[in-house]
Amino acid sequence: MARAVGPERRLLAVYTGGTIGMRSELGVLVPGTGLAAILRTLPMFHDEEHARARGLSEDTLVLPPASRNQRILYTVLECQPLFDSSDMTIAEWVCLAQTIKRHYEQYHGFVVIHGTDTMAFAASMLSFMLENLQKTVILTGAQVPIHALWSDGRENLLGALLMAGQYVIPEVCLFFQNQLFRGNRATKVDARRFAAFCSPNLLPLATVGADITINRELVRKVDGKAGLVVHSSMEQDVGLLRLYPGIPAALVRAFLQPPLKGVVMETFGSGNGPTKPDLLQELRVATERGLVIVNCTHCLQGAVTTDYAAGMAMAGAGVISGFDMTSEAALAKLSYVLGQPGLSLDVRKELLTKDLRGEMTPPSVEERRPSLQGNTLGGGVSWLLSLSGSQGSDLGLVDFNGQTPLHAAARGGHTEAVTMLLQRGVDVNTRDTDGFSPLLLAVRGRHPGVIGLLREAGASLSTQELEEAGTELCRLAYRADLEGLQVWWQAGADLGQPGYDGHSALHVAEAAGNLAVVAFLQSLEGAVGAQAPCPE
Ligand code: ASN
Repeated sequence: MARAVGPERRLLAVYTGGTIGMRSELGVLVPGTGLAAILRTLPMFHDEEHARARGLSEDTLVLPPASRNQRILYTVLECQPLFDSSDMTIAEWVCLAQTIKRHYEQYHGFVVIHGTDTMAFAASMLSFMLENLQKTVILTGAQVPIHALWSDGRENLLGALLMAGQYVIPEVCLFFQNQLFRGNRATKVDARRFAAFCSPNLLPLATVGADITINRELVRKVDGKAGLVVHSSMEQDVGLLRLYPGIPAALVRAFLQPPLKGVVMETFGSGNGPTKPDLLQELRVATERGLVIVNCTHCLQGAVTTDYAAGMAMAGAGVISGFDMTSEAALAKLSYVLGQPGLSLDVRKELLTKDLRGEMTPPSVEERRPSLQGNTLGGGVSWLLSLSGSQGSDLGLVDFNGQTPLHAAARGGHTEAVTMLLQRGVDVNTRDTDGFSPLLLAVRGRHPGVIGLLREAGASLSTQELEEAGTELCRLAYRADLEGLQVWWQAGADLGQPGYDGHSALHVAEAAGNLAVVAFLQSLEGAVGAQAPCPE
């Protein structure tokens, strides 16, 4: 992200239709031609005097000066025909991407004037089609035609032109009501209010008020050497299915039939769906046939998880997590990934779990950290150990959950504290009131160093802990969480232990196309079903 330099910045404004340029015909709004002519009459969009003095050609407009040393010139390219964006399809968006590619070298940035109804789909599609983008692309439009007395179109278009002209934000963005969103994170949330869009799971890239605030750390970094690639071979046989309570399995079956190749399935809450066996069977049959299904929550905010059995059931049926993607982004990503020639189904599934264009937030290491309570207790261990003359009996003290200092040190990953406690002879297999051992807490906190120390001291997971690990292992396999699986293995868990529905982590990883996890689990073949060797 950089402030654009140079006395003249040239933009291409591609006008595709939408309310911004609409006129009323027999009482209904229809796309209207001649947007450039309207803009030419509005002083905020065209400085006629400067254009004449500068000898600019007829098709080029120039904004009044936004800063002392810089002018923004722009050419309006009106598409034929113009669309209410409800009529836009992948084919039109491919044309749009190709138009940008054709004019890429001539202009510093691009503004796409588009209807709002499908603008979030358009922005998502373009974000996947345009790889290695080094220039700013901003979609905008309006809720009310630009020539109306009270219209949001003027602010939106002017804001988009200023942002694209003054900054290099190498992404496909969407500008509406003073906010610049990453395009594939935005969604339309209001049919009438001027604040029609929001970006529920990512802060705006920029906010415009008296000052412009750019969230620099959010703006994607570019590989300066790579050239723009346009991916035109987008798969068109993709669909969107919203689950509702009691949805019949037969209806789902009918929807999932060929030629459909990919489906975004909108589920409840954090990715949950009905666990009726006939419905799950339909999903499983479809995914085993090669249909790719991506799970997105119908909630505006939040992400798909496997916290519930009803979410695990989706994973068990081979449905891939879309984490916090909007349905628009997921559909575009599916179309892109399935449209790429020559990839195996497994590679396509793997690509879908990765963040390709900033469209999703895969679970981070941060989210897996132990709770604040754990840290506080970790501090308590240090305090306890700092007491001069601490006796073994003090070190066996328990808190209200029946947890000892060893539990706290293990959970917090404090290897030195664990070493000292073990040297002082505390019980390595002590259990809290829930039956949890320090070893289990070290696994949950992902502390291989502590796990190694505890295992050397003779710690082992209890039968109950081992049995209950199955569902957790499936969850980790689904999330392609290799590190999580490795610590369970190190702690001596049987990685072949089935989850609550009888499926093993290997089965789940295969269904989700998580190749690295499959390879890891297969490397343990022969060992899966057995445990990691206990250190001498
Ligand atoms: N139906 C219009 C469109 O999407 C809505 C708008 O632009 N506000 O083209």
